[in-house]
Amino acid sequence: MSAIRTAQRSLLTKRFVRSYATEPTLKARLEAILPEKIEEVKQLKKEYGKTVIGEVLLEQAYGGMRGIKGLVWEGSVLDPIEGIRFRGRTIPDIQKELPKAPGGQEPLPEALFWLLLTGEVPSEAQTKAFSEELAARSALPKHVEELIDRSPSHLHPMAQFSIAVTALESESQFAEAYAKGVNKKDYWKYTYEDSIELLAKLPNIAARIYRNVFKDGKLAAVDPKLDYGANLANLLGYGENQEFLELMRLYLTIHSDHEGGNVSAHTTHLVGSALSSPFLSLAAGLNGLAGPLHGRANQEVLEWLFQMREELNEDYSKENIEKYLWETLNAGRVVPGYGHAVLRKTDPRYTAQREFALKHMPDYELFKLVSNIYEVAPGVLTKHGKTKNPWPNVDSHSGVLLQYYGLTEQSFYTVLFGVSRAFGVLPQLILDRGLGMALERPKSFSTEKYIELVKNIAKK
Ligand code: CMX
Repeated sequence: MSAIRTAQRSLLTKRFVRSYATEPTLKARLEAILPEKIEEVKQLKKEYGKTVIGEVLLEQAYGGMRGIKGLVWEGSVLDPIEGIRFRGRTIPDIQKELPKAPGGQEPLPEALFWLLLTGEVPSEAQTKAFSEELAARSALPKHVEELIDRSPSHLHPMAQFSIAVTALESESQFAEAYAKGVNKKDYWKYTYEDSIELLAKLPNIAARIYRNVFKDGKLAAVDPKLDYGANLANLLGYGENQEFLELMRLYLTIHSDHEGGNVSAHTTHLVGSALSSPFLSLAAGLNGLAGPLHGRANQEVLEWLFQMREELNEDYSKENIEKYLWETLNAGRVVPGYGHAVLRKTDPRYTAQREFALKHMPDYELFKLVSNIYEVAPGVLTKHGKTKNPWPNVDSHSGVLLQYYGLTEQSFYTVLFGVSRAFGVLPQLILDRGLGMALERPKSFSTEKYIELVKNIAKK
């Protein structure tokens, strides 16, 4: 990275510090609270480091490690019944407590980022300053723009997204500092700078992909006075619609974090534990999010709904829906948007989106279909008897809201999920470096070795 660019960036940061001098910036707050957190973890390890916190069954080793406690994730904890809590707060709590845009009702995702990183709710002025900083750092390097522009339109938007994020590695302050041999204690500062830089650039990346693949390739400019969700909506080409702006704010907030074990969060953390930069780490997480059992389920839901609509000839009676659900299951397919590895009740992220729909689009035909499925699918899945959770997850609802506002290209939907997921996984990456978390390296055995192990245990 050039010396000029570093000087420009430091000037920029100083300007923000000066204009909001009365209240500490996000970085200053983190710097202030980090020593206490480091001490807390140190004491915890010292006093309880040898406490047994769980047991592992052989079936868990073959079953995707469900339920094994072995990760640390500060931003959120997922309860199977109640759903997600962000730093102890439910979705309705954050809808109430986090700062909003003037005249808006949904929380600002940049305020959630602050909360996830520090455990504190920022003031309106702090949120505004952070929004402005993100807008000011949003420009893409030329080579990243060119890479996106050169991608063929049949390359899935998630693949383009991952390529572009990887290519931002050229901007990594962490990689540069590491190469120079910076002190470990300062890793978090460079990880912080990279993470903010990355977060700031995601709307330009996502919208550039969208405008290239589905529209005329022309892109609006980021408005330094607008919040993150509003800028994203604007860049995508839906900035005129105030309801869509609100949807973006809600969407980015609720898709952000879902504790540490899900594929995208775990992958970002795992790759980061090798001291790969936030750019390389998030790109790895995005590749996981692109899988149909994870984030891509929101695309699958739409394709499945459209097929259902066609087959049912718009007669959404319960009998017809039930028949269609059985056809899906009997074909050996999963019902997309239903089930979850941890949740055992309706996902509160589904509920938040349902409430948004009830408020803004109660008579929308696709929303009615989704609602009718909600009444039938849990019963059918329970009767089918395989899934441990017959209730809908977040992906079951998100696409329908986007369809309503005209963003109808469902192969793009996981990119929006990915932008939001950055709000959850980047704070943890910064904390990982701040707390000096270890390289992740669990033990694996071959089946042969497991046989030997269980036989030996059985003998005792
Ligand atoms: N439809 C049909 N069968 C389902 C099912 C569904 N929606 N959900 C789970 N099952 C089946 C599983 O495929 C599995 O079958 P096998 O025993 O034949 O392998 C069985 O039920 C047990 O699975 P589980 O323990 O209940 O669920 P998992 O933890 O293994 O998987 C998940 C969780 C989400 C991958 C799964 O429920 C699923 O495939 N759902 C549909 C895809 C989806 O909506 N994914 C999005 C999840 C949210 C996100 O990450 O974005």
